[in-house]
Amino acid sequence: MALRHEDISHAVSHALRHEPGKYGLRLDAQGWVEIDDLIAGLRGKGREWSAVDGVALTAMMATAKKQRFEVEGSRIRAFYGHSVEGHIERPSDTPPDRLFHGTSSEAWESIRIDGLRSMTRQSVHLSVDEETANLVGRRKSGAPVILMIDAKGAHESGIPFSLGNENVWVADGIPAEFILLAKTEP
Ligand code: HQG
Repeated sequence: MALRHEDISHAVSHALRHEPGKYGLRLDAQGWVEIDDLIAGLRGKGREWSAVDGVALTAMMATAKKQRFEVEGSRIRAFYGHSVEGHIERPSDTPPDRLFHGTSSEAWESIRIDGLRSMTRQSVHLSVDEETANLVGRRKSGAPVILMIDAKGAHESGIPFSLGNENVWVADGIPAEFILLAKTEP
């Protein structure tokens, strides 16, 4: 069966965010790998992966609804989402005054006390608008809770932020005091 763009995206996310070693890869300090090495790693996944090439990667990225991967010359990296050991270095940047986070009501019960924690990933992921946060939250719940975050205040208190893609910012943990509003989306 032919590989779908989703299959390729899923495997590339796995390789560049979570388990590069399984693909014979090592991320550099900023998360980059050589595209040729990534292709070699993907081809090792099995027979249906043997024809994966740069054209297939480009087509996957061009058709994706989310910009997950960044290409620069011969290298590629994930914009966000990492769980690999060792912190991926990203330039720290000034976020917009307000950012959003979509989650489940169950998680919100803990978040309202502990704040936003990075959980299994290296960073907390925040959305630039409510619509994006809603889509993120809907991965977890049919009635997500959308949090409005005082990103300006959190940044001014010394919490580092960096840009993931045009819709996503990543940050270290966000204490509960910077959560301004929580509303449940039906
Ligand atoms: C929750 C996708 C309990 C947090 C998305 C979230 C995003 C807490 C879950 C990107 C907590 C972690 C990341 C606390 C946070 N107690 N639960 N103190 N603090 N949580 O999947 O932000 O499609 O690791 O609310 O679109 O949902 O993969 O993070 O529900 O941009 O490209 O712990 O992944 O992008 O879940 O999603 P995740 P996320 P891709």
